[in-house]
Amino acid sequence: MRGTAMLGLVALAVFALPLGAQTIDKANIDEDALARRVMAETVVGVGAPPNDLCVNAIPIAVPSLTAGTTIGAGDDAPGFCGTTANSPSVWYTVVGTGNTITVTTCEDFGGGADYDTKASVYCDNCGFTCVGGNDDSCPSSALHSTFSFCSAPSTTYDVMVHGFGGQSGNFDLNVFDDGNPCMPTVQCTPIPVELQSIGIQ
Ligand SMILES: [Ca+2]
Repeated sequence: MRGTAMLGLVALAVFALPLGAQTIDKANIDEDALARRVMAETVVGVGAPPNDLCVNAIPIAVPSLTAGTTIGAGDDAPGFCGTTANSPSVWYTVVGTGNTITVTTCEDFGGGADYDTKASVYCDNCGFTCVGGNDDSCPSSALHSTFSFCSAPSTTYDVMVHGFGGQSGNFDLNVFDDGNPCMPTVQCTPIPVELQSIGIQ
């Protein structure tokens, strides 16, 4: 509910500011041009984020803090991975360090979100082999998400930020490692291209 309320406020601000800031001469309005402009802004406003699909995942560093959104994204629906996946989602990649990596939208751990998030991690460059994921596991921001895993050095992991119950919204994804080598690391065996093409995961 909190995320929905915040989105409502954002929407009000977006639409209220231009109207309040402009003086419109009603006699000179080109209604067709105005309609085209409204349509264009609407399309841009609801357009999918660039990292909507796993194949377009954005590489991010460890550590890093990344602002993102799932608004306008589709549902990749790669299946259960620590939690169900049935909401708009966006993708990032991180490279393992040999330490325990945490991906989080928890305020307690430096992240944040204005909606009920989930986070899941996969192997195999969009082969969707599950490492794990989380719905709610934050000490104070109860609906936000944090997941940690023992990463293998130089191995690429796919990080999906998604949501609960179809929700979407804005988030800050914090990624960091604990600085301590861990075992056993999560190994990701690349799926041969010829097998990916026939849907073997
Ligand atoms: Ca959640």
